[in-house]
Amino acid sequence: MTLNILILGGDGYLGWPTAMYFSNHGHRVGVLDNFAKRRWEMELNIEPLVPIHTLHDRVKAWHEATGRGMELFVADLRNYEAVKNAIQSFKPEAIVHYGEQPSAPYSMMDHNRAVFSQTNNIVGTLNLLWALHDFAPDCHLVKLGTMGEYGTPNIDIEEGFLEIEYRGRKDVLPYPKQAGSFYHLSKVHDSHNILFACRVWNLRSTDLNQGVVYGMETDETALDPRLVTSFHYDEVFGTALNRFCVQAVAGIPLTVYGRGGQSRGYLNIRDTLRCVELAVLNPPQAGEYRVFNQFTETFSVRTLAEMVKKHGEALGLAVEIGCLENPRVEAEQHYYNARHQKLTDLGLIPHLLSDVLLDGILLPAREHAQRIKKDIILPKVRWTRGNQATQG
Ligand code: USQ
Repeated sequence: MTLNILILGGDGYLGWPTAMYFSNHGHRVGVLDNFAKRRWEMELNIEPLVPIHTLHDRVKAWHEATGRGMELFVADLRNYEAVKNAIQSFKPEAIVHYGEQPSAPYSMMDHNRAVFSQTNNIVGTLNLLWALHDFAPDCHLVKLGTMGEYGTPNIDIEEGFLEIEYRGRKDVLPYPKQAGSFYHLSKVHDSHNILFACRVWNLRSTDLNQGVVYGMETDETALDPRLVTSFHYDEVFGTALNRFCVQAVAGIPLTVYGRGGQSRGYLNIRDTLRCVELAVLNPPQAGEYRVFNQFTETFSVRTLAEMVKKHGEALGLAVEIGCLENPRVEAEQHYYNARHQKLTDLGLIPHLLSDVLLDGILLPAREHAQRIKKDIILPKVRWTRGNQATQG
């Protein structure tokens, strides 16, 4: 089965590898982006570990490396006309939506960035829902949500919905959401809008509640140095494990926040691509909104730091685990048991962290050690009142 698949946020850390993956598997692929991430990088004076080429150049390099083409759309999802034009011209059968501001710290930095994160993400997705309603009602929307929508409740986390018995009556209801940042809340609001649109307009959607992604290499990025993806290790766009690996290489004590008992679901970048593929190839019925929890293993940040130390030392690096005052407001020791069965049932075979940590992140990070900017690593953005960073 070959499909027309449009990737929103196709210039990003996950969007670009996803576009190449689907193209390599024979699908017709379009990439859409407004290059916002590149502007935020300039605003904050940060850059990815490995310099990346422009999206236009990467699409060209992809064609040179594989003979396969991609269609490129420069569009801002907040502009309904632009969204409409892209959908009318590309005629997608599936849309993979990564096109949002993805950072919790960015959304907690100041008033402007909190408002931006929510309007950008929520309005963009709402425009998309209307464009599907108006022009592509059968198209399957695969939306990247986040495990952070659920927070850290003291009961098991289900995949999107919870069966509840209350005063003698039963129902299956959306799982309660207790997100930990204005960014994570933007995804909660998206989820509600998508659920509503599926119910009233008969649209079909899969909300992928993804955990923290790590790694930088996929089969496709390895084909040509011009095809690398954007890998961040700074305090705003870098995520826990990616940051720890770069810190180990740079000789900086690993930045475990607070007590380090914060548990989250994690997955390898290669598994992200496979999960999205499984969702696309197994679409829901018209009118169905379904949620898959997309991660493969659960770790506390302290356990992650210990794993990085062990593998780093095996490479001859001197790795220390630091202990920083937590810049966020979050539980540092808590119950965490989140289900993630639905993607396994569809055929996901995970890459496990202990098998890929060394070759998949530490070694590539070491190759680029001379590019690490040490001054963008320590956290400055605080969740508490009156204590915001002064950047920008
Ligand atoms: N943490 C540290 N040290 C660091 C960075 C983070 O201890 O240097 C801790 C954080 O306090 C948090 C945990 O590690 O408890 C995860 O933080 P993170 O920065 O890796 O991830 P998060 O802010 O939750 O966001 C990332 C992505 C986001 C995605 C989310 C999935 O940026 O787009 O939605 O992971 S999840 O965490 O499952 O919600």
